[in-house]
Amino acid sequence: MMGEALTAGAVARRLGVAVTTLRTWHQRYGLGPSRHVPGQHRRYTAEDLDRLEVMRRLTAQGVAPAEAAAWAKRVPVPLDSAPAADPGWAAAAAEIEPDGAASDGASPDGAAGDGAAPGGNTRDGGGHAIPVGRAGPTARGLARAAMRLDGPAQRDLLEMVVQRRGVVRAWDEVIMPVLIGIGERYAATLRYIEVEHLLSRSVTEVLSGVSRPPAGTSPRILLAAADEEQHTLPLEALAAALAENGVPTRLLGARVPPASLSDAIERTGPAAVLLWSQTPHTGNAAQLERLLHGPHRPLLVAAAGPGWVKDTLPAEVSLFGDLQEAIAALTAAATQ
Ligand code: B12
Repeated sequence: MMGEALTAGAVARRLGVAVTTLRTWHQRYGLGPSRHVPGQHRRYTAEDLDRLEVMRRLTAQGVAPAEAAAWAKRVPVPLDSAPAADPGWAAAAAEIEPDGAASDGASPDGAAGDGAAPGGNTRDGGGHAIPVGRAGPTARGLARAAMRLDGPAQRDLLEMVVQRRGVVRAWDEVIMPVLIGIGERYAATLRYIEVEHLLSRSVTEVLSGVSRPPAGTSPRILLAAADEEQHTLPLEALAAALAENGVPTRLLGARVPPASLSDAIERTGPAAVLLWSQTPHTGNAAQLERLLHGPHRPLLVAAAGPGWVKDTLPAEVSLFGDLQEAIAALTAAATQ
């Protein structure tokens, strides 16, 4: 890329926007080509392209074009290295779209339609929407990026929000409303499984990028999904949130057979075990019963997720209703 100078057409292709959009960004916001070659049209440099990439991503995430342009002009470094090289940039960018400051032109019913994204990129999925209820513009931006199947925009936004608000708020205020909205969309249409998959992937990547406590600290918390349970994102959020607090965990992931869970407990001796069930199909209380009567009974045996039916759970099992509650109880058990 060094020294390369691109035409408007080449830049438009790389960014996936129309040439007319580039022209608008140039005329209205001064984000134009800066290299002058005598006798030719001006060309876009690598730095110009970086700024335009920021412009594209922020507008796609729901930031008003004028604000996005102001940020794009302030970012002198390549986008990929921006958040790490300059945490202030990520924090500041997140600040320009606080929830409640509806600057993204979202429809009044709280649905985040792809077609509403500024920036002109309405090629796919236009007119469809993920309902996000009363969640703020960041959630709506994520919903739009999800509908567009735009993985990089999803990850950028998620990284920003996790860095800015921490895992718990990112989950409660942004990720969870969008996941629930996608679930509703799926239930109503039996479509968008691909949207669900890509967003799940982005959430997993960003949550697993949250730095973990040093390797020397042995985890005293074991997290697992119930037998045949494929939903793991809440466990991933829990592991990342605990890591932020310096508490290490061992996360076994999806579909853990009861015998394997017992083996893991025997081999690692955790103080607390939490089993997630998302659907009634996987919420069989016998799995928890088994842990209470095994030879290495953990101090705390906990269940979480809408798959469990409270009345069917053994009295000794704690049932958590939200992320905060789980964090507090598991941290207490692990530090006893
Ligand atoms: C992402 C997703 C997937 C991904 C999972 C990827 C992954 N790595 O986790 C994939 C694509 C694999 C998947 C598969 C399936 N899924 Co799915 N999926 C979802 C989706 C969109 C989000 C799941 C999630 O993370 N939920 C967690 C949070 C966001 O939602 P919640 O549980 O309602 O949150 C409440 C509480 O749990 C609590 N809470 C939230 N977070 C936390 C965290 C902690 C620690 C605690 C204690 C509490 C807590 O607060 C909320 C309010 O009370 C949901 C929609 C939904 N509403 O959940 C559907 C959903 C769960 N899936 C559904 C279905 C049917 C399936 C499939 C059977 C078919 C399909 N759609 O492909 C398969 C197979 C499932 C199986 N056997 O396990 C249905 C389940 C219906 C039901 N009740 O039986 C849902 C509800 C979609 C729908 N409306 O139809 N899915």
